[in-house]
Parts: sequence; structure tokens; C-alpha cells
Amino acid sequence: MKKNMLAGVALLGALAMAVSGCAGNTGETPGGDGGDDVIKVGFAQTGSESGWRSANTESMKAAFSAENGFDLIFNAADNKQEAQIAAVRSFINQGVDAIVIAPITVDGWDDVLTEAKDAGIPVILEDRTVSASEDLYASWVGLDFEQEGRTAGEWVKENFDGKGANLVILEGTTGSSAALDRATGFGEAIEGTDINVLDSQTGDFTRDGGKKVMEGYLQKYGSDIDVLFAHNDDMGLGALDAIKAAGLTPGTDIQIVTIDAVKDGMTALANGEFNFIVECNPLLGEKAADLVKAVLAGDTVEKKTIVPDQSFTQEQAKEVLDSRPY
Ligand code: GZL
Repeated sequence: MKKNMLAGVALLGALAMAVSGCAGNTGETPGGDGGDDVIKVGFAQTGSESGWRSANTESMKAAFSAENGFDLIFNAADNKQEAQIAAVRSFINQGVDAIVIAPITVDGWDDVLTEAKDAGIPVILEDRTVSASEDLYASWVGLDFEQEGRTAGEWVKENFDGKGANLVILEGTTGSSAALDRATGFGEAIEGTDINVLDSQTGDFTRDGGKKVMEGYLQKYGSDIDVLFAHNDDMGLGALDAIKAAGLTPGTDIQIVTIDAVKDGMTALANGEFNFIVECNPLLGEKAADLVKAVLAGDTVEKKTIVPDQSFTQEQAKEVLDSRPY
């Protein structure tokens, strides 16, 4: 009887450990050299809306690789925030060790970030950021979108102020920190100039969106448009098709300034179809992975890490095009 009771107690103990997830948990900090130390990470990407996004996804997958000690669960939300939030909830239910998010829009994150915090799962933001309280995420690594917009605006001011120039704008995804902050920086830079903003609408960071909105601008304003500011290369590349279809020459009849500096954008700049590009570095994977490991190890990390950007003229694009990493 006693023997059976002891066996029963041992079995219950083992079951209790298995249920609580302690089974096999040696109590070691995740992120060691394999086995139980593998760090299980859920990454909620925006989608695949642009060349920049593809480069960012590639960088993240390379950094969160098995050989780097990760088990990555990847989700691309097709640029729909509700799908992205659902993905984060799924990561929480799967009991991942950490969650990384490239939040499509700034608002709407408080509830699911609170759920992750209550579940004891740290969240790292990469690329864009959120309006939720900073205590709901461990850290953010991204770019200075306001400065990117300001740099683009300073170029427009330098080249068009005092000429009564007409400007149209292709905005990024509505409510995204990239679009909001770029608009703020750009607006500050051209304030007080005689540059006339004819129109500003979202093309959702996609080529198709940029083409469709630019077609509308050309129908409405035609050759009165002197300069286009596109919040990313892909919308600018879509606008090229519309400008050429209208019998106008991009880079000459309509000068174009964009943000990102992906290969296709830099090619358009080098061949004279674009006039100026402000870089937005998508290679954030290594920094995001380092942040995850540091947070899980209990290290103190910076709340914000800004990755530096640069800008390019047509001449500079010709020089660097073949050596560009993305
Ligand atoms: C910027 C990023 C933006 C890019 C677009 O960091 O969020 O989203 O500028 C991308 O190309 O779609």
C-alpha cells in the first residue's frame, strides 16, 4: 500500500510540474545554447506592404534564428491592426518567452499589452511605436521619423521656397507613427515658406496606393504640380507610373522626394526619376534580438534606441547603389 501511495505521490508531483510548465525547466535563463534554453519569440510584423518591410522582415528572421538560440513564431498581419493584435494574443496563449511587435498604428495597444504584462511576457517594439504607456513594453528600437520628415522638408524648402511651388504629398499608413511623425517633421521644415500644399492623402505605403492617389492628383492638378513628397519609396515608385502615363517626366516636370532608400528607390534616384531620398534603416533585427536576450536576462535596457539615418542626392545614389545592403 505504502509503496503504491509513494508511487502515486511521485506521479502527482510529476504531473503538477508538467502542468505548471516546470517540467524540464532547469530554472536557467532562456537564450543559452539550445534545448530548454531556446528562447521562444513571437514576432508580429505589419505585413509585406513595401520593399522596406521585406528588408526588415529578412533582418528580423536572420537575427531570430535557431543558431542564435531562438525559436521564432512569425506572423505578418497584412497591414490590419486587428489581425496583428490577434497574433499577439495567440503568442500570449502559446506562452512564448518574449514578443516583438512592429505596430501598424500607434493607438489600440493598451489592452493586449496589458495582457502580455499580466502573463509575464516582455514586449519589445521594433520600427514603429505606440501611444500606450511606456511601462507596457520593455523597449523600442526604431528610427527618428520626425527627423526623416524634417530632412525631406528642408530639401524641398532649399529647392522650392520663393518660387510659389505647388506640392502634393503621399502619406503613409493612416495612424502609423511613421506617417504621423514624418508629416510633423516635414510640416515644421516648410513652415513660413511660399510652398503651396495642394493635397495630402494616404497611399498606405504601397506602390498601388501611391499610383492610384497620384493618378487622382494628376487628374485634378495636372502639370501645376511641381514637387511630390512621398512618405516612402514604394508610393513614389507607384507615382512614377502615373506621372509617365500623364505624359510628364518624373524628376524634371515633377520633382520627387521620398523616404526609405531601398534598392528600387535608389535606382530611381540614380537614374534621375527621383530627386532626393532620406534613408530609413530597416536592418533592426540584431538590435531587437539583443534587446530580447538582455530583457530576459534581467538586464536594464534603454527604453528607446534610435538607429541613425542618412540622405542621398542623385549623384550620391550613383556612387553607392551597387554597395547598398538592401
Ligand atoms: C518605417 C516603416 C515604414 C517604411 C515603409 O520605419 O515603418 O513602413 O517607411 C514601410 O516603407 O511600409
